[in-house]
Amino acid sequence: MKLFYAPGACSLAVHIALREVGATFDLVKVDLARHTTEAGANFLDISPRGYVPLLELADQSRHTEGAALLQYVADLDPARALIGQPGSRERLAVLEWLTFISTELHKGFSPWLWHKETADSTRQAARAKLATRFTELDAVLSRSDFLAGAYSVADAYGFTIVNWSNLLGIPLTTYPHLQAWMARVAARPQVQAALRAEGLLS
Ligand SMILES: N[C@@H](CCC(=O)N[C@@H](CS)C(=O)NCC(=O)O)C(=O)O
Repeated sequence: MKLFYAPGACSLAVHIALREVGATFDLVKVDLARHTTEAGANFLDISPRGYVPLLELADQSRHTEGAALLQYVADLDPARALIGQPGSRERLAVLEWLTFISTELHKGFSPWLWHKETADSTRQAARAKLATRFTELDAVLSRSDFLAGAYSVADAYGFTIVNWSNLLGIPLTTYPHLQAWMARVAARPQVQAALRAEGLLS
């Protein structure tokens, strides 16, 4: 397998999951601004939307959409420790969180993180919406160590997105449980390894 990624982008969640399940994979770094891979290929030829994450499987088929890729990767582990067994309540909870993070958090950050032309008023509205989401997450994480009970791909995804707060100067100090969860996820050996491999930790 080959994961096309950009350091610290949403592809980090899939990167973490690949490491957590012990998959064998190569990393291909993408320059999102220039739409090129580190080998100089035109990334738009590989991923017409220009988005990471993109996962190329052994049969060379190419797949996108982080939430779907996270489910696929979690299922590579026969014990399905990161997602729960099909049909179980645990799995439903993980899928709920993946969908929530994808639609309510990830895309809440995106307009002002990636597109500098976004108007200030839109940025303010996105910031206010994120504050509501963080308050909700803080309450959930005051009752549970991880989003869906046990550590899952939802935590890898949530960690990746909430981590953008650092880049955008959003302090997490008013969300102590969210902050503690970020530290808990960050401390996992495979999360550390992924951060290091992306050049985000020395
Ligand atoms: N719907 C896609 C969105 C992926 C996405 O937003 N990727 C960002 C990085 S986090 C990207 O590649 N942006 C490049 C661009 O907007 O040109 C998913 O959930 O995987």
